[in-house]
Amino acid sequence: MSLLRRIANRAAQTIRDFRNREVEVISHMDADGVAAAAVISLALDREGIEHRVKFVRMLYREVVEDLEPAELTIFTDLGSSQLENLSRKYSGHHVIIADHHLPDAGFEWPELVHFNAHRMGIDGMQDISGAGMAYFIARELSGKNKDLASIALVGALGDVQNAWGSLTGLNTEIASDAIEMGLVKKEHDLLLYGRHSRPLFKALENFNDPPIPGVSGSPAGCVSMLKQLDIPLKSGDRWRRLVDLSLAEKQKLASELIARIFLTVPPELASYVPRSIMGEVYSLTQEEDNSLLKDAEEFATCLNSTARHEQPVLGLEVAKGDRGVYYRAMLRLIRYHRRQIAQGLEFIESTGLSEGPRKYLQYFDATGVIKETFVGTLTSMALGYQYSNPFRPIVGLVRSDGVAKISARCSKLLFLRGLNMGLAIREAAKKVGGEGGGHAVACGAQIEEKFLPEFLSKFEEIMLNQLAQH
Ligand SMILES: [Mn+2]
Repeated sequence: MSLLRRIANRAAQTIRDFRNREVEVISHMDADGVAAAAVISLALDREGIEHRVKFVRMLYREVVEDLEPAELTIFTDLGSSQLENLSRKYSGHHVIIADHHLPDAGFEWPELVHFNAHRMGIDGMQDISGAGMAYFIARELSGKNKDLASIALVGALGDVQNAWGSLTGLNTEIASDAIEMGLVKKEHDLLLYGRHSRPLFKALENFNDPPIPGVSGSPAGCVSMLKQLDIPLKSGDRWRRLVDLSLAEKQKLASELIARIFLTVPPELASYVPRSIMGEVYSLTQEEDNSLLKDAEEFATCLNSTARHEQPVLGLEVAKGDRGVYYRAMLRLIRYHRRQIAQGLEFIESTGLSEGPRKYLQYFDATGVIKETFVGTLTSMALGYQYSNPFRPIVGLVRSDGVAKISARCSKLLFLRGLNMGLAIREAAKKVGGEGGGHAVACGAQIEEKFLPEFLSKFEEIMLNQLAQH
């Protein structure tokens, strides 16, 4: 039995041992964390094990202070990188950690089952998500949990583990499980958001990484391009969606988009353009045809919105299968989410973006305008916005009580060229005594407000160095 299965098996056995005891699941408040909690919670339900589920953003010292160890606590999609903080309260208690973040070594205790990808020589950044780790435990618990692979896949996409255009490592095993169970269909397609849920011209209008001249942000431009390409907008009185197009139509559309992007993309990024337009996509076969949950990546975005607005329980219940009251509440939240984005963008438009000392980084300060939990979403949207430079990294921040919460985003093209903002932000935050990390194209940090100028300068410098080395 592989090391992975051996430790997953030990976790499963621990869960069985605590069948009639107090069990609590604590998960990360993001898309992957919500998916991870759904996987483990369904597995526990199926064993008839009662449990509570709780979400936290980070296991900062003060957060751990407020937690009360249950007889068995299962941490999913977090825990490994804050073992020192956790050990203060949890050492001596029974704990399972199912995580894919870099572990904080040297703070383990005998009652801990530490199921972490990196500890088994697996690249947790890329090859497996928190939901995937939870899935391997669920699968050891019972063979019938193999159908949870589709939720684990949603978690991986929520953590942008397909950023190179396809899934790798253990994520491919999870995808195979889901496909084998008939729950997921994998295709090579245009990477438009809303393949199943939006009219094609709408999906095109919203595509902005990289921006497509005459298409991104231009409904009229989209309509006239589709006319030129002889791709009908409607079939009968229904708007056609990307999934309604024939292969020939898709090929025509893809070459046109790529040709247009070449017009504005900096030459050093040009070779990465095709991979940012076409790639692997996954559909969930059991979902309604035009639902926001039909495309696995859109499903992940829904979970992400619930976490961003601190309503992860909505995402949890939807991921566990609810299509009633929680699902409707989630749809309402997503509408609210879209309005918030529009207001945030108006604010950025009115104040404009500032630049880092080397004129590479662009940033905005939305203190007093948006909630700090929303700064990441707004930063993502601002990246593709007409007043920003889409080919340079962008930072959004909110200050409160002397602390600055920072989010950073960059185009997938920069990542494909060698930029890893997650590593850069971690180093820059550390330099000024703060904490940071995340993905190559989407990450965040928390630092003391007074160190902001120093942080921005350091962050910019590290990113420019990364690019210079490629
Ligand atoms: Mn994760």
